[in-house]
Amino acid sequence: MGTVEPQVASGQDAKMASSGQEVTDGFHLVIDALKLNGIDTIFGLPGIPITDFTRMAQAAGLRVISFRHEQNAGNAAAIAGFLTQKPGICLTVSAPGFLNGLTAVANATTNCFPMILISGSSEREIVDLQQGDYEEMDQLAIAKPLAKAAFRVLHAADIGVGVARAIRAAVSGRPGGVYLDLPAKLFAQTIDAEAGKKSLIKVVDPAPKQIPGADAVKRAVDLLEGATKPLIVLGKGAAYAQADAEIRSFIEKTGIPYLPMSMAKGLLPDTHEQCAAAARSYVLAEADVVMLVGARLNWLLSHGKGKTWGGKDHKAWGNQKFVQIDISPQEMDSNVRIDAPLVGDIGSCVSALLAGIGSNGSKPPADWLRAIAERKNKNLAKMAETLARDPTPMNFHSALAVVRDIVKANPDAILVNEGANALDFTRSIVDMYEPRKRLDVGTWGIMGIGMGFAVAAAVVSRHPVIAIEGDSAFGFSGMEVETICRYDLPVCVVVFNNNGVYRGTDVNPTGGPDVAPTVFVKGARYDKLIEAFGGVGVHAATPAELRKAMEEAIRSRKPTLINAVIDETAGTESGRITSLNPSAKKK
Ligand code: ADP
Ligand code: TPW
Repeated sequence: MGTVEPQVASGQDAKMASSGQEVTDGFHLVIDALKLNGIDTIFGLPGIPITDFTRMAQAAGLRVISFRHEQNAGNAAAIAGFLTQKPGICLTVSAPGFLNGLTAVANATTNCFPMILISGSSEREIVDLQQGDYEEMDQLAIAKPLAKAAFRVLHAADIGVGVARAIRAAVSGRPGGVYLDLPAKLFAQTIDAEAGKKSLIKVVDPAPKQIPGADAVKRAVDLLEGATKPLIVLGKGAAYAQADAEIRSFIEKTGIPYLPMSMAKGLLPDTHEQCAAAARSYVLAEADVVMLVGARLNWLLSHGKGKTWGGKDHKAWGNQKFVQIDISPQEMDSNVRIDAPLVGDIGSCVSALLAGIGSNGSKPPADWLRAIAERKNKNLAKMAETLARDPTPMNFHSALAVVRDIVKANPDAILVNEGANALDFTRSIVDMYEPRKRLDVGTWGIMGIGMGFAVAAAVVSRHPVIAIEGDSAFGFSGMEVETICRYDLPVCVVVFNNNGVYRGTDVNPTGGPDVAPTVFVKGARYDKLIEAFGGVGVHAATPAELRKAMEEAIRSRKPTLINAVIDETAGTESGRITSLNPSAKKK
C-alpha cells in the first residue's frame, strides 16, 4: 500500500546536529509533552507560526481537527475537556487568532471547563518595545485576567514544565481555561534530544482527590436528616465529576427529590420518580434544606434568594438552609449563608455522605413527596396536552415533541443546544437519560458554542450528535458545517428557523427600507448551506418531515442539516429571561 512520507520528522526520530549529536526542537518537545500526558487531539486553526506544528502533530499521531474560526476550535476544546476530564487543547496563531480563541477560554473559565489555549506569539523583543511586528500583541498580559492561569515558555528546555503547569492548572481544583504562550522562536530552538526527553514531565495525579473533613460531613448529614422538605440540586460540576454511581446511590438511598441544572440533566434519567424538574418553582420556594452538588447560587438559581426561594421580595432570603458540595472553598457564602459547606471533590464528598447516612437513612416525610408529585403530574399532563397539538405552521412545541421522541429512542446521542426559545423549550421538553449528554450555553448563556461543541462531542465520544439551534444562534458558528462534513461527523443540526433573533415579527417603526434589528431574511434555506459541502440538507415544514429527517440522520450517521420551519410569531423576547431586559425593569 502506498503511504505518504511525512514531510517532517516525528518526535521519535529526532534530527542530527552537524556535530553528530542527536537534537530535538521546540515543535517536537511540545508534541511529545502533550502525548506523554495522554493528549490525543488538538482543535485549532493553522497559520504563522503554528502551521508546521499542526503538520508535525498530525505526523506524530495526534488527531488535529482544523476549524474555520478559532472561537469554535476553542469551544470544541472546552467541551472536550468537560466530557473527558482531560484538558481540551486549542491551537491558534498570534494576535487575532489568539483573541478569537480567548472568548472560549473566558467562557471555559466561567463554566469550570478545563482547556488550554496554546497560541503562537511574535518576537518578544519587538512586542515589548512595541516596534510593530507581524501580529504583534502582548498576549500573556491580555490572557491573564480571563484565564484561570497563564504561562509563557521561552526556552525549549522549559517546555516540559510549561505543559505540566498548564495541565495541572486546567484540571486541578475548580477546572478552567489556561493560556500557554509559545513565541515563534521557541518552536525552532534545538536542544540535545536526550536532555529534551528528560525535561518532559508526565503529570502525576493532575486532579488530586480532595477529601472533605469528617466534621463537615457530619454537619451536612445532621442538617439533611433534620429536614422536613429536603431538596438536592445537581449542577454541571456534578456531571463533570463523573461520580454518577455515587450520586445516584445517594439520591435513591435518601429518597430526596432532586432538581437537575441544565447540563446535569440525565445524570439520573429525567424520568426518574425523584426528579422534581416539572415542579421546579414549587420545590425551590418550599424546600427547607437544599443541598447543592456542583452548582453555584448564581443568576441561574436567582442567587439563592428572592421570590424564587420563597423570600418576601426580590432580595429577601427564604428560610431554607444550604448544604453545598464544591471543590472551591471560596464558592461558599458567595450569595447567601451556606450552613454546611462541604469542600472537596464530588466523588469523595458524596461517598462520605453515603457512609455518614449509614443504612438507616430515613426517607423524607411523605406529605412533602406527595405535594411534589401532585404538582409534577399536573404540569406534565399540561405539557403532554400542548405537545400533542399539531399547529400549522409548526411551533417550538410540536417540533420538540419530535426531538423528545428521537432522544428517547437514542439515549446515547449527545444533545447540543443554543438559542433563546430554542434553548428554554428544549431544556424543559426534551428528557435526557444519560450523564453528560446535554451540552449548552452554560453560565453565560453564550451564543456560538453550537458547532464547536457538536464537532468535539462527535470526535471524543463517537456517538451521534443532535444540535438544536435557534436560527440566530446557529449563525454564530454556522460555517463549521464544512468542518462537520470534512471530518464526516455523525452530527444532525436542526435549525429552528423563525426568521430572526427570538422571533421574526418585529417591524421597523420608521417604515424605512431596513428590517427591524431582530429580523433576518424570511424563509431562509439553511439546509442549502450544508449541501455546498456534500452534507445532507432537508427542509422540514411539518413534524412528520422533521421526524423522518432526524431518524434518517441518526441511522445513516451522515452530516445533516435540517431547516425546521417554525412559526415566526412563536416564542417570547429573550425566552425565559425577558425580565433581564432593562426596559422590563422600567416602572
Ligand atoms: P450549574 O450552572 O450547572 O449550576 P455551575 O457551573 O454554576 O453549575 O457550578 C459548577 C460548580 O462545580 C463550580 O462551583 C465548580 O467549582 C464545581 N466543581 C467542578 N468540578 C468539581 C468537582 N470535581 N468536585 C467538586 N466540585 C466541582
Ligand atoms: C455571544 C444575545 C441571546 S439569545 C440570542 C441572542 C442573540 C439568539 C436568539 O435567537 P435564536 O433563538 O437563536 O434564533 P429563538 O429560538 O429564540 O428564535 N451574543 C452572544 N451571546 C448572547 N447570548 C447574545 C449575543 C442572545
